[in-house]
Amino acid sequence: MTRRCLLLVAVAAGVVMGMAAPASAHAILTTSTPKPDGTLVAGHQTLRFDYNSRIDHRRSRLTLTGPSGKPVVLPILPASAANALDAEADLVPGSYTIRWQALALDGHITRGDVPFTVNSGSTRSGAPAAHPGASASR
Ligand SMILES: [Cu+2]
Repeated sequence: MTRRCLLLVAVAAGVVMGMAAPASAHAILTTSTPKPDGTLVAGHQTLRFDYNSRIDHRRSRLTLTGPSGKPVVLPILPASAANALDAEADLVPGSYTIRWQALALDGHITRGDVPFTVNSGSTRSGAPAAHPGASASR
């Protein structure tokens, strides 16, 4: 009887301690530029990833994989906000994925992928539209 009571106390204590852990302090991505499955215009762009908590910039990471297929680790800008990771990249048109890894102050690492597309952005300065009838006779 006594043993069973101790066991129950131990289980209850474990449950309480587990619930008391700051699970909500994990870094969760709240907004980003680009957004998941979003688009950016080609050129020099600032990428930004915002989280719900402060993160350790030095032990967090942004890895960009573009059309070449070769992953590149982007330097985190020192001016990034306490709850954000900012980086700059020169982007050419194509398909990209950013893999982010964030270390929250509770010591937990979270990760995620943000796929996005880069467009040329020069929709007006592309090939001039042919005049109707210009290639009619041949
Ligand atoms: Cu955590």
